[in-house]
Amino acid sequence: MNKTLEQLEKEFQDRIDAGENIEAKNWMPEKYRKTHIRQISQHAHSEIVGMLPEGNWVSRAPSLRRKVALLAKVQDEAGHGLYLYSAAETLGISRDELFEQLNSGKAKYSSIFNYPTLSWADIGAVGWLVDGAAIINQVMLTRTSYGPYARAMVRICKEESFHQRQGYEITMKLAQGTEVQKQMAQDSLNRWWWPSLMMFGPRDEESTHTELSMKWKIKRKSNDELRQQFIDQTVPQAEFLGLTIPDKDLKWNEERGHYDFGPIDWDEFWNVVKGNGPCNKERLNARNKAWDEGQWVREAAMAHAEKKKFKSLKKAI
Ligand code: BYC
Repeated sequence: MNKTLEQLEKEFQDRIDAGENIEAKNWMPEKYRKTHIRQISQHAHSEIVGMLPEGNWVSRAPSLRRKVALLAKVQDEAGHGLYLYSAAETLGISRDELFEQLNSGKAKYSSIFNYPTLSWADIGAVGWLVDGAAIINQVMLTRTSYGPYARAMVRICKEESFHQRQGYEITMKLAQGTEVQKQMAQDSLNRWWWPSLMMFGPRDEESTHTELSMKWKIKRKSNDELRQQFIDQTVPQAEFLGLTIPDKDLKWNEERGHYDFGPIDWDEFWNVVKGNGPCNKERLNARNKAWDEGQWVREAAMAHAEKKKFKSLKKAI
């Protein structure tokens, strides 16, 4: 006998509540599928667009060692994007559709990548703060309920942890350097601190997707919980470096067991999300240029695959 939608939904929720993973071929509510396509593709786009502010510094890194590490990091981000696009494809959307959504500006990607990297110290700040924030969010996602996404996150987190250390080490060297170098590190922290806090998304009361995503264990912690975790973890790191977090209201709260912090400029966040940040247009132009210039590579790869298929068919006859 065919199951009713209600029965299917109940069985699905029971599996989630029991901590089981949902796999691509399992039945799932349409909204669960759509939510995952949205989140995984936004995540993949963030990895790909995230290569731009750092790629900008590969040729200007101050030593061969720094250049090699940065190049490896940027390549890792490309790999993360590819695992994530593959995970999104298991939900029935094609790679071409995903790229069309990014290139046309329909899709979102993380607000943080719409800020410019103005100095070498910014590469330190991106690794330390942006990758640091990304890991906090992504460690949670290794236990997300959709199997292909959770598994992709395990490897991504291992690599992100190397990225965070690479950034912290750059910042540490500057912080322990000359007065001018220390000022460069402080200036980067001043510019990247608040946008890094915004990466976790809007306040819980304004987060439209959290409730359902928690029910389906896509998210296991809310935006505000993760943001607080990031602040609590990062403040002692800044103190160790002798740098000052640009927040006059930042203060340890003994009772709460957390740092209190000042108000986030949510107007700035929504402005950036809506496409009006300092680099939104530049980022989209760069992606569209890369897409157009890569046309011949895609055509050559397709022609090669066709040729290989034809050869193996001929052998089989
Ligand atoms: N930027 O209901 P909410 C990285 C949107 S790091 C832009 O709370 P959700 C990397 C949100 O999409 C970053 N938009 O949403 C590091 C929604 O709009 P739509 C990538 C944002 O999904 C270094 C609306 O605001 N990480 O990869 O429950 C180098 C309401 O929000 C942002 C991920 O993507 C934002 N910051 O929670 C290179 C992690 N925040 O879709 C690369 C996976 C929110 O309704 N994603 N919005 O139009 C997540 O964990 C969740 O999607 C979020 C947001 C926590 C980000």
